[in-house]
Amino acid sequence: MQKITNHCDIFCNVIDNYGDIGVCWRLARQLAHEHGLAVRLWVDDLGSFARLCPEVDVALEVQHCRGVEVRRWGHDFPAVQPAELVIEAFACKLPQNYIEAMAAQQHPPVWINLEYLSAEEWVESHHKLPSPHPRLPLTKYFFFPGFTPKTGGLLLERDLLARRDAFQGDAARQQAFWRSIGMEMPGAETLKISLFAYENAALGGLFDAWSESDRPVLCLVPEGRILPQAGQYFGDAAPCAGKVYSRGSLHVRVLPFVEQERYDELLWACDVNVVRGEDSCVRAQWAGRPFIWQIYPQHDAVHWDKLQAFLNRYSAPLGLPASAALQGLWQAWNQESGVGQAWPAFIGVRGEIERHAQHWARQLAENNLALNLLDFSREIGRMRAIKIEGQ
Ligand code: TRH
Repeated sequence: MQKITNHCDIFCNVIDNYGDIGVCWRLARQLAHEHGLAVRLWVDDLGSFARLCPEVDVALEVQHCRGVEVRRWGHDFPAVQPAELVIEAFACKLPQNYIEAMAAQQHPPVWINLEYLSAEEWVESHHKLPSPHPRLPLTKYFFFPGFTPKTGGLLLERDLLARRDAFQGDAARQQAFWRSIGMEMPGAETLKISLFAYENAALGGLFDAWSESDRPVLCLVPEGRILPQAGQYFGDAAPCAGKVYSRGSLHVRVLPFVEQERYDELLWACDVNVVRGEDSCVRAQWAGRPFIWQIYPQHDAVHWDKLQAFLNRYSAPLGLPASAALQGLWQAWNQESGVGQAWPAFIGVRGEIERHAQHWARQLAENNLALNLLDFSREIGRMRAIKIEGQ
C-alpha cells in the first residue's frame, strides 16, 4: 500500500526578487498549519527569505520557523530520507543525490513541479501532465496554478477572506494598522494607494496625475525597486523608510518592506493596490480591491501574452467602459507610458471595478491550490497502489 503523505519537502531556488520564496513559504505554512504535514523547506537564499520572515536566521543550516523546518539548500546536499511528497518549485533542479534517493525508495515519492501562474488557455491542458524520468523509475507531474476549475487554483489560507472582512469592517483594526506604520488613519476623502513595482518610467506621469487629483491621494511605498524613482520625483537621491513627500494633492510615505503576513493588511487597508510579479498580484485579488498589475518582464517578451490573457479573463465580466479603462491603465503601466492619461478613466469606474473585485475573489476562493495539490498526490498514490495490486 502507498503510505499516507505526512512529510513534504519543498525546494526553492530564489532566482530573482521575492516571488519564488514568497509562494514557497506560503505553501509550506499552509501545508503544515492547515493539513498537518511535516514540511521541510529547502531554500538556497535565506537572505531573501528573511525579508519576508524576519525571524529567519541567515546563518543557520537548520531552523524551525512557524511550524516549518527550514533548511539551507547549499552546494553539498546532505543524505536525507526523501519525503512522501516532493515539491520542486518553478522547475528548480533537485540535487542529484536526492533524486537517486527518491528512486531508491520502496514507494517513491509523489514528485510535483509547481509551475508559475498564468491565465493562458494552454494551462488547462498541461496541468497534471506526467514526465517520466529518462533513467530512473520516477515520474514528475506538472502542477499549474490558475483561474479555472481545470487548473490547480490559487494559494489561499483557510481563514484569509474572513480575516480580510473582519479587518475591512472594523475601524479599530484599521486604525491599529495605520498607527503601526506611524500615522493616523486617513479620512474617507483620501484615496489610499499601495505601490509595489519594478522600475517604471511611467511613475512620474502617475505621480503627476495623483498630484493634480481633486482629492487627497496617499501613496504608501514599501522599500524596493521603484523607490529610487519615487525619491527622484521629489528630488531626493536617498529615499528610505520613514520619509514622506508631498506635491499638490499627493502625499507619499515610504514604508519598510513589511513581513509577508502584514503585507496583506497593507493591501486590505488601501483603496487601490499597485502590485507586481505573481504572489502580490494574487494577494491583491484576495484583497477584493481594484489593483494595477505590473507583470514580471521576460527577455523573450512572452509576458505580453500572459498579461493580456489575465486582463481578458479579469475584465470579461465588466461593462465596456470599465473594461476599457482597466485595460488602458494596465497596458500603459506595463508599456511604461501614457499612465497619467489613463488614470482618470480608471478612477472614474473604481466603484464598478471594486464590486467586481469582491465577486472575483469569492469565485476564485472555491479552487484552493493546497487542497488540490494534496488531492492530486493522494490520487497518484491510489493509482500506484492499484497498479501494484494488479501485478
Ligand atoms: O518579488 P516579485 O517581483 O517576484 C517575481 C515574480 O514572482 C515572478 O513571477 C518571478 O518569476 C520572479 O519573481 C523571479 O513579486 P511577487 O511574486 O509579488 O513576490 C513578492 C513577495 O513579497 C510576495 O510574497 C509579497 C511579499 N512582500 C512582503 O512580504 N512585504 C512587502 O512589503 C512587499 C512589498 C511584498
